[in-house]
Amino acid sequence: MTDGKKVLFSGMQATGNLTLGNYLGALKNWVTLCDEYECFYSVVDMHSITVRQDPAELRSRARRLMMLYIAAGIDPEKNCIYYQSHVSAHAELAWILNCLTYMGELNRMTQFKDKAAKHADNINAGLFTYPVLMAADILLYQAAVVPVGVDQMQHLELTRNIAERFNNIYGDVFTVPEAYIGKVGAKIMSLQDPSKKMSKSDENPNGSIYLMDDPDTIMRKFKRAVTDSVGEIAYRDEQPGIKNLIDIYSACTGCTPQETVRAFEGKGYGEFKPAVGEAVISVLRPLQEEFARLNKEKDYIDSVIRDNAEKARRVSGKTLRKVMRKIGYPDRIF
Ligand code: ATP
Ligand code: LTN
Repeated sequence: MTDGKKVLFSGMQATGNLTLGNYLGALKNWVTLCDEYECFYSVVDMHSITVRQDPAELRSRARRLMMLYIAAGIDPEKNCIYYQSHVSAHAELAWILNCLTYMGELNRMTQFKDKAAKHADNINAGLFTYPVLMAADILLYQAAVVPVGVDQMQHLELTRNIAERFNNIYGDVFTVPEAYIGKVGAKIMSLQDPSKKMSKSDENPNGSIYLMDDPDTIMRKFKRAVTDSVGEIAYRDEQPGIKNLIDIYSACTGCTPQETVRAFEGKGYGEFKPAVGEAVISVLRPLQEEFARLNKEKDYIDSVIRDNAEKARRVSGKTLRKVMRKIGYPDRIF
């Protein structure tokens, strides 16, 4: 705990282009959490190399993600935003935690199974121990809460088990974290297949709205969004395409789904779809403008990266030193 506030930790991988799902489901909600929590948001570039990356591409994506954090409104004075690879404590604690994690536990991780199937030519040990690095991320900062999507719950559960195991053997060192379930549990679905979540690694670009899409592209994607033949704007599971559009419209305008339904009562899809497009364009425009502005502020971004990494090193170093003492590494008498 710093400043009397509980610590919150989350991270995002710099793989693929961020989608409206990432924004409405994660980034947008992260912005306001610093009032209540001491927040750490990492660009988890060490996780990214568990699948093969083009070096120049990875570097530029990681930088763009850092700028997107800021453009989305995460104030780097009030939140610690940093590259995971700039803080060596992550790798050091991950090694220690690897020695406290069982093969059997990692074998049960469904994300590993999915990714191993997807990257059959590169099933590396890092992909297998990915969740241990994630545990190190969280435990280094003594995070009490971790906002993550349902797909990461299994990793969070493992983190809790590792933390409890360590504490049982060596005494209380780690805060055992809880998942943070946001008020709006927005899960944005693909515009082309509303049974699938909108995802940055989707092969069909028409299913996702990317944060940097221009207004024409956004409008075109919404006009082509898969709906149904019912022809009524209603918020029900039997109409997943329309339900998704209602969710998107509501999240962008601040209405409840019921208010959105009422506003479009008696109207057709031909009128609703462009309205959703407009709502999304209005939300993304300021973000894109801010991103473009930041893109020209190289020195400022560099200073944010430097200062925040320093803070992250200081906070995580404290936990790491404690852990090293507990497990019996020799004292550093120099
Ligand atoms: P990938 O396709 O590479 O698996 P992704 O788009 O699913 O990526 P993640 O990097 O797994 O995104 O997640 C980053 C954050 O965005 C997580 O907190 C996750 O819950 C959130 N998120 C991702 N997709 C959606 C979505 N469609 N709706 C709401 N939140 C989402
Ligand atoms: N695995 C997560 C990203 C991630 C993370 C974390 C999230 C890495 N370390 C620590 C929360 C806390 C993902 O793919 N969404």
